[in-house]
Amino acid sequence: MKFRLAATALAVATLSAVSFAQQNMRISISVAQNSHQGVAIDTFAKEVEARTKGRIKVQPFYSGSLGGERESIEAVQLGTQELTFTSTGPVPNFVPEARILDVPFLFRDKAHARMTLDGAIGQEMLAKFEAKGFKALAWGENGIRHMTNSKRAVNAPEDLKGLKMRTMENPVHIAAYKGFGIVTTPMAFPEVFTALQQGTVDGQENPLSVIMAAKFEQVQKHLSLTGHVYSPAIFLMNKAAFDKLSAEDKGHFLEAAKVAVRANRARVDEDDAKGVTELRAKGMQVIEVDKSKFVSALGPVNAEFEKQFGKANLDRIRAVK
Ligand code: EAX
Repeated sequence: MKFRLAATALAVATLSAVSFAQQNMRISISVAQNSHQGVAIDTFAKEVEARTKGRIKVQPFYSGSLGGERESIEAVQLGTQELTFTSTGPVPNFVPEARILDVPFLFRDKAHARMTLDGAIGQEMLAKFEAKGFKALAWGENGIRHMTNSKRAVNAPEDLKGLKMRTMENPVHIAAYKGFGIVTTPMAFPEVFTALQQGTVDGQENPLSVIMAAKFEQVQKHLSLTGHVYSPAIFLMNKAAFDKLSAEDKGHFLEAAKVAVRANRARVDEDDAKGVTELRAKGMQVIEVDKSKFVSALGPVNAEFEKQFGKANLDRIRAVK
């Protein structure tokens, strides 16, 4: 009798331990916690923990502490890290179909980009990540990219000629910026501040949210509001880790990502509303440029992009209203 009691007690203890075994996951970003991306992963982590009643805990890592965006995407693909929230900068190295989203001046504004990504085109694109070992949970937002540099005011495209600019590790951006006569240096984001500080590169390009989060005003004098590229972001999860979740928890992860993207986009809107005033107050010389000059300067490169991506595919995105 005693033995049976002991065995039962052990079984109950083991069961309760298993049922309360907390699953720990990691998610990373390359920018600081106090940012549009920090809001994204903090909201995601909070939502997952609440919706799974503490069964799954997602630990956030900021400022590239687990590596740059490309390294983090690789780690998620390998399964050594469950999740990352990243700009689409390095994504074409893993999912080439995503390159079309990086074409300069493709999106009219954030509203157009959000409608496209949340609609059929964007959802079709998310499905393409699965063959490469990812579950793409949702599109987020990095923002509209602008040019900064430490050398000179950039009023027109010709002012860009010869500037040594850090770019993301993105083939479309590199081709486009060469079209402006820029000397391009692809580099992981965590190295950018030091490269600007040491003058290894003259400038870089990023949304206001990133420029502010990274405190680039400390190492960059000139900001030109070129708005040359809309930079999506994306929640990526290791596909095997996602597939292992119960149907209920899969739903929780997808819902958590949706809530997180709402917070992420709201923070980008806040940053865009106050960014110019804030950066001017911190000493940056901010120039409103005539964007049409930059669009026409990219004429030859755009002809290339129409060939590479198909005019119909680009027009399908442009037609989203
Ligand atoms: O995702 O690499 C970049 O310039 C990105 O915009 C930055 O890491 C934020």
